Amino acid sequence: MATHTWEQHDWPSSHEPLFGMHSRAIGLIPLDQQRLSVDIDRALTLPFNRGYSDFARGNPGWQNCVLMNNTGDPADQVFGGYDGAAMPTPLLHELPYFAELIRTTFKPDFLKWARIFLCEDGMLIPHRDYLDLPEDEFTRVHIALKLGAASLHSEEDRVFRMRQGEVWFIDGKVAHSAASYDGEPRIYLTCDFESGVAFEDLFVDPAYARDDIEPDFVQRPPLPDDFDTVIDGISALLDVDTLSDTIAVLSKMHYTHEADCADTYEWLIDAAVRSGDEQLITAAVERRSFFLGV
Ligand code: YCP
Ligand code: CO
Repeated sequence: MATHTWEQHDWPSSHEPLFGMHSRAIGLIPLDQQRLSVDIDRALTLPFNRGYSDFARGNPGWQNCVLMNNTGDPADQVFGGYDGAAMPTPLLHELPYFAELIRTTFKPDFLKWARIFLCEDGMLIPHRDYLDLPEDEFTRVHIALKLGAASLHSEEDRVFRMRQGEVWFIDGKVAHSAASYDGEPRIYLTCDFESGVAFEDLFVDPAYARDDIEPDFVQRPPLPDDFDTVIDGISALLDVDTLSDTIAVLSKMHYTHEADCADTYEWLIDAAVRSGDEQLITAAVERRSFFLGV
């Protein structure tokens, strides 16, 4: 059977790896659990937008809610750069503790967007950020607020968990993904800053900045020996109408087995090539190009 060679990609990160990853914990902040839980309950009643639902799989999977942007209108949900200060949306006023966390954690100087990233019973499939934008880099930072043992992240061939209160820089130029399948909503406060600012300079209190937090890596077993047969099976099932479902199934593989999250699209293309169906091959290659830019 003709087999496609899985490509390994060398992504153009501006950050030297730390603990084996381009993404990293850059800080740790104290949280008032009582006030946090009040705001989380409130946040879950707010309208989340489905602006990036192409990237989401699940029920509902991944959604976001805009707390600060260039206009102060939460309906302006297409992420991008702009000049000037970030404006709070009315949704931020509903969440006084979240507002305080943003104000007391980060200097306002470089902040462009503040959003809630919610992941529930689903995932953000492997992708690279900023492919749809004229700017090719921002500094995306998550404050992990509510997460369970099943709230996972991946960067290339690493899978890790964030811990509550950790502040994480996510290197969007490198292939990455997130998942949460424990039935609980996973909630992060996500702030985007202009790029090029040293991580420690983002913080109001220099004591919040850290570079010594070892990630909580998830160890996984190797792919099954008969993985080639799995690709054959996927190939037999592949259909343009269910391509997104297949991507979701393949995306989940790297959370439970040693693999690179970007391999998802290599397996998809391999399965399409094995089907011999030109329409499927084209569609699979288009998906990789859309999500990874290669
Ligand atoms: C963003 N990019 O940059 C989105 C988030 C994945 C794709 C979800 O806002
Ligand atoms: Co991303």
